[in-house]
Amino acid sequence: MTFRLSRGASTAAVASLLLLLASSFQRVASDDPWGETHGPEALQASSAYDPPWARIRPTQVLHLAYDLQKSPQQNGAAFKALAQSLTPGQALVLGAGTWFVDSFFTLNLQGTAQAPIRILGLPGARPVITRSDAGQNTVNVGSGGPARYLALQQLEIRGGSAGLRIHDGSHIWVDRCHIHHCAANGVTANVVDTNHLHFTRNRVHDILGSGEGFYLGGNNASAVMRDSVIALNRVFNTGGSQGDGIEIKQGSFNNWIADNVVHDTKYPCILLYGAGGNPPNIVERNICFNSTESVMQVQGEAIVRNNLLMNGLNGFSSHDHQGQTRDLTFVHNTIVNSGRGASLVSWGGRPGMVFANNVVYSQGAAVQFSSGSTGVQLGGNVVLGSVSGASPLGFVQGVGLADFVDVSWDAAQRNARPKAGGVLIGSGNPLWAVFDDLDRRPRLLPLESGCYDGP
Ligand SMILES: [Ca+2]
Ligand SMILES: [Ca+2]
Repeated sequence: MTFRLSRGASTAAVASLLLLLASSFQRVASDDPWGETHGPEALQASSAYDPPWARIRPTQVLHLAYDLQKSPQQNGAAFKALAQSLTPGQALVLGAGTWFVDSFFTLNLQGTAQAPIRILGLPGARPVITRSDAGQNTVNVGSGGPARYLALQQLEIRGGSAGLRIHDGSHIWVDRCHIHHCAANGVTANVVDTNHLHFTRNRVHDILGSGEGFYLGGNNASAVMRDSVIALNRVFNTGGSQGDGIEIKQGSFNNWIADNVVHDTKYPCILLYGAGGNPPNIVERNICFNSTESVMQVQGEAIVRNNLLMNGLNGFSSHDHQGQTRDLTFVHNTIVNSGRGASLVSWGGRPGMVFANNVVYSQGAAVQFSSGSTGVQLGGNVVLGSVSGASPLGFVQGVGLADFVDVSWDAAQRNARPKAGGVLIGSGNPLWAVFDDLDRRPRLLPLESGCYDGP
């Protein structure tokens, strides 16, 4: 198992966690078999990302073992039939093996908040759901009928057009799945409106076609995703014609994009449009690096804080896209990029714009306000490189990469903690303080700009 459960979790901690999950799973009738309340601290802390019904026990657990006497397609057909028959409260444990579902496969299952439906693999069992070609998505959810209160956990989904496509889905939890080598997209929810989707601790990689790891919400608000969580995922090697790591389209709102690690993408590691006048999206504590485009791009109507962005065409970019840039709070982020640091194209004169307590190091242009910075709240920023479109006097100049513990322009080294005694120590302006940092450590005074509290 190589799922990234949380940043900083040691191999031993992960192993003991999985052991705990495995042993607790086998004791289905004993205390708290579905909970993680006794798990390691890191996972407890992250449980805020899980749906409120995450710990409800199933009323019945079905086990489906792989039948070696049958073909992979026959096994897949048996899995499909059983999975599609699940009723509220049931959990289906899928055994190890490679299950080929070579027909159109959709899960239109309706659990309830009190009796969700689960399909899952045991830790270490590695059930693989796949198909022989990319003519269909490997797994659909809610195609031709609604899906509600459904969890897919610890499944490997390989190949297909999209690995997982959510249609009419709400209260869908995709947790610890490994989704990879898909011809079009990894995970999509872009055909109808969705809500309360929880994507947690998944590993999504090697995606071609338009190439998004996650493609959430439809183009130009044709479908809106709201009240959803994309957290603790690792997304990488997204390519094809676009290859965004996590893309959330115009009009999707009140979503929480947190604690993801996204790297080696063609288009931005995280690309977010606007909320369409609805409550903002929150983008925090993500680590993004290596993009042939902007490492992160956000149009507006968002709070973007405590992110580390390294090595792309731009570290961060923001401009009118499928809506206007407005109401964007960009605070306590660290950008280290040999190219442009922050390219802020459409910020001047827009309402609700804040650019404060950021650390932006570039070998050229650190911060560019292409349309000026009229009305933008500025303060506490430390830059290496030039500032244009705003008074450079409002920016503290850094010395060099030695201001950090250990970073490199190519993102091979990414320890962007401020070095003791360096220019970053005490650089933050309390007016825009965020009270914890990328590692969730409470910030101690003095306040440092950037995504990390001081040493
Ligand atoms: Ca895209
Ligand atoms: Ca501090």
